[in-house]
Amino acid sequence: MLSPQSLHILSAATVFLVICHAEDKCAGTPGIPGTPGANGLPGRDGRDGMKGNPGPPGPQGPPSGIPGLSGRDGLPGMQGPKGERGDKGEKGAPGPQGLPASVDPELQERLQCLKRRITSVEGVLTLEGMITKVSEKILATNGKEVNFETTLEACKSAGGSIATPRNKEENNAILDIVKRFNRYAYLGIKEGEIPGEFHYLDGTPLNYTNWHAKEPNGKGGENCVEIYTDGAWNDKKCNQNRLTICEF
Ligand SMILES: [Ca+2]
Repeated sequence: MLSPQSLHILSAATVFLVICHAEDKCAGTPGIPGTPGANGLPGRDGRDGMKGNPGPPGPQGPPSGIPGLSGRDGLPGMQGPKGERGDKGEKGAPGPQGLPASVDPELQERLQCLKRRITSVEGVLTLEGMITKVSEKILATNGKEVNFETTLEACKSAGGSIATPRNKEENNAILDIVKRFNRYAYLGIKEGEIPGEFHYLDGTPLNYTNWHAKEPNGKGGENCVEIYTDGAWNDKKCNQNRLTICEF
């Protein structure tokens, strides 16, 4: 049996014989080819190549069994807009019962203090001639002379009513003001349906009168009453200008 090396030699000789036969002349007998050399030693490593592009991200890994720690709280946000008014709540339970005013020492002390202050103020106003005190009434004037209806309105708007003497003491108090201004003033008295019959403005009959001699003499034509500078009364038409005197 032929070895691979022998086959090489035989094939080369065949080629030689064919060539010689074709050209018909030969330069000599060729030598036998040598045997192939043994493989050489591996070469040295080449230089490092250029850095490649980053590869695509890998697939998401499986979820971990333990959740991570919570993050820190963020900064507080801005205050929101005011909400709508809510429904009214139910009435609360009544508070503890207090003392009656008559036996409450603190309340009594405050009342006494108020009384002292009011008395002081009244004293100052009286001293200045702004008011005239009589019994439970205070009389005052604004110094203006107007008709009866306007006098009623002026006193009402001030929180009082037209001066109405119910007794001699009150009549004298009104007289003090009339004398000081030297002007007549209307009183809170009017004539009723029956001529010559006068009554208070609430319709009740007079319980005190101080008519001047021969008065009232209007006989239904003088429905109002004025007070003279001597304190006597006279029935008079209501459209005259008289000093405004009110009582409070
Ligand atoms: Ca008269």
